[in-house]
Amino acid sequence: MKRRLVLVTVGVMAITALALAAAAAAGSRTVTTRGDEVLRVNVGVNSTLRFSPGPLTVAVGESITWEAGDKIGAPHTVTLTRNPDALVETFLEFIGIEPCAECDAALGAAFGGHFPDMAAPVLELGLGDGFGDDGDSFLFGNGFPPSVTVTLENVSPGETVFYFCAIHPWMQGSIEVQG
Ligand SMILES: [Cu+2]
Repeated sequence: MKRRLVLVTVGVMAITALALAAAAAAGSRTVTTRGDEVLRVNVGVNSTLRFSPGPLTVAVGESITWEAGDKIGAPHTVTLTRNPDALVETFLEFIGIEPCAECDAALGAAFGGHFPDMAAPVLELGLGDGFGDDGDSFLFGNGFPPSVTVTLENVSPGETVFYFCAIHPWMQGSIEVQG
């Protein structure tokens, strides 16, 4: 019985390894949204929404898929910036009380402000003319496609670009492009 369990385990590991090898050979990477948002009355709100993995290394021309997998089933954006200073770092920056010109510029490129009007989001979609310029964004998740696959444009080997969700700007990631 034990031996059978070991064999099954080894088999599963082998299949997993083959699947990973196939994904690598196909030249595609996947980033999944994870986490949840929980409200406890008179206690607080806790969000663990995040991109997984956050930092990513890809080869030139390799495609990246962002897919929704978080527990709350929220809509998200992937909004690109080359400037790490554009990323929100504090709660006051997030709610717009602490000045953050870089945040405003980056978020403004996607929605025109920290608090987007979801009824009429003004997105600078980068999918038609490539995805590689500051402000290029797309929506995915609840109410939108469950996943979006893009290839980075205008990015040189050795360069690192950054992205965040304009709806939940603490969700952040980076993509290092290998030569
Ligand atoms: Cu989000």
